[in-house]
Amino acid sequence: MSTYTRKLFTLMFIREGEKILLGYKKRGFGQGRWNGFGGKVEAGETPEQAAIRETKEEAGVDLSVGGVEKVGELEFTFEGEAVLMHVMVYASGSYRGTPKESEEMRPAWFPVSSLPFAKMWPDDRFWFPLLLRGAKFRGAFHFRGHDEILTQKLEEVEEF
Ligand code: 6OG
Repeated sequence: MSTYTRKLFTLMFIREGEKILLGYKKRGFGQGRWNGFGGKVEAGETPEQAAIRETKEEAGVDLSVGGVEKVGELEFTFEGEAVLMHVMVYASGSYRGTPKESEEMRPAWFPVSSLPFAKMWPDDRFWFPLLLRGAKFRGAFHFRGHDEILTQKLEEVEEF
């Protein structure tokens, strides 16, 4: 059995009717892929605070008023790496401001019926259907490199 160093991350999805806001990651981990907004939870902040802060930094959008909801928990491990990425997934249905490009992300709205899965992390196509129908979920994905999923678990949960 291997022991992982667990690190907390956030991932935020903003939904407006039949559209969802994604960001094109311009640099760093996941570069070249569309994803929600997020990053590491810093010392002294809750995951929810981190999710709101990262969305402001990366997409210029303020979620501190409307409320955000935790909808998922995902665990990612990578063959040969000792870090387990523990990602808290959030959804928000209201925001203030106009999404704008940052150094890290280029935001764009996508119809929920035609998401760019070929240019997203490969795990997304499994749990996005749950996210889109408003379900809550827990999942774990073990990768070889960044393109191949070796093992996966996914379950719907009632609440967190
Ligand atoms: P920064 O390095 O940007 O934080 N993340 C993933 N998101 C998806 N959809 N699938 C994955 O499959 C992911 N692994 C990590 C969590 C990294 C951001 O990338 C997300 C964070 O929002 C492996 O600070």
